[in-house]
Amino acid sequence: MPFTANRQFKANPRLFVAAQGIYYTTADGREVLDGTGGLWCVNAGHSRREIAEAVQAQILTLDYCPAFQMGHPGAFELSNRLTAMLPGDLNYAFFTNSGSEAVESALKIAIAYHRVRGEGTRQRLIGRERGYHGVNFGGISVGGIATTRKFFGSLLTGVDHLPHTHNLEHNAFSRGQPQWGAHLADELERLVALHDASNIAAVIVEPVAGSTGVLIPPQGYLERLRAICDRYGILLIFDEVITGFGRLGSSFATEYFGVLPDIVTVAKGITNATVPMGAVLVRQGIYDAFMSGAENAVELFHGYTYSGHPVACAAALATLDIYEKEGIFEHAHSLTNYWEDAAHSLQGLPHVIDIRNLGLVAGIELEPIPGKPGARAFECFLRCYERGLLVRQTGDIIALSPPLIIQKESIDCIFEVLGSVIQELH
Ligand code: PXG
Repeated sequence: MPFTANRQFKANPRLFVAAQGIYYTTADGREVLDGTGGLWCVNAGHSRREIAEAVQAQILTLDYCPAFQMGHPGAFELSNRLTAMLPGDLNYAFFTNSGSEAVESALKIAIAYHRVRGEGTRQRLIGRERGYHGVNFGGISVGGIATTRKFFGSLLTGVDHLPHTHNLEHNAFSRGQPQWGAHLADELERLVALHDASNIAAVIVEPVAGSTGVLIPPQGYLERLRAICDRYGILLIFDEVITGFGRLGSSFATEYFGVLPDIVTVAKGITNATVPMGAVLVRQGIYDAFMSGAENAVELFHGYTYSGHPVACAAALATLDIYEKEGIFEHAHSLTNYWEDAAHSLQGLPHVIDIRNLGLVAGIELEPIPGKPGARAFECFLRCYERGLLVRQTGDIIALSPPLIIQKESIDCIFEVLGSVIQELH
């Protein structure tokens, strides 16, 4: 099982057999409130009929279409819909089957972009400590989580990391973006001085780091990264696999923060998690750079059997319709203050050493039990599940990211259950 304590699970399995709206049903018939939107991906709520019908109709009409040298209207329609949602000239999409593949594709596109422009020495990639960019070799190389890296050999060469921005001393219990830490972006200047900009292809960051426990960017930090990348011709990649599709109460983090990257990766909420899909979105200049050379030559030697799969495209188009028709991002936005207050109401409970939030995301950091990192939060996860609430545990942090269709009463429910469980923890 992926990222799971296999023996612990098999000794005491947790099985879901159905899901509807914001609730799962367990094998023994209990309802569990989905405090995590699946794995940060079921933004419009579970088991949406419109998506199921679109998927069924697509399979009965055009189940598959070769991805190489052939096309189908759904992929182009989806590309147009997505790029219209994104700001600036992020005008082109390349489809993948997951966030991990979107990241690999983005990193390859970044390196190849410099090469087709005659700057082939720009090969180094810069990620960030505590970054998560999926599990493929590029993603774990630029990622900054020791456990996802240390088992897997030498990884990609030519990778550096910026420091993460998490700092309890300065920023504990900040509401929204913390004030301290914009200067941490200046570490990019140090890496430029070390390697020279002519050797650096791209910087990749999650605008809000999700998996390592909801790390909110300090005020001014992303703006500073953008300015330094501009100064040195370095591409800036935002990994929006979690922050995309309304999670922050706007369509994407790039819109939320008003910072335009050169490349955006998305997945998860693109199909409301019904069919695996990811995408890389690039700015006009990147696309144009590849469109040189002989007219009938392949411009990008990269792609998957299932790139732009018709069924995934149908699911994504139906999902975007729901987001739009039901005003899901606006609804999420309207709840963010309520969510923030509810999350911070846990301040003062035993073991709680930080609470962070943005959009409909919150992280509650617990004091670790000495010598047993993660044990307290894992216990919290198990007890919440027993009490009918699904949360995510990462290290000693509890992460929350409910379906964006949630209502105030259910937000109250999440924090009541979590609060009482935290009070009972050892
Ligand atoms: N980038 C980011 C920012 C992600 O959060 C990926 C890439 C990889 O996506 P795929 O589709 O290959 O898994 C992710 C995935 C968690 C959790 O609870 C987060 C992810 C996946 C599973 C669990 O923190 N993020």
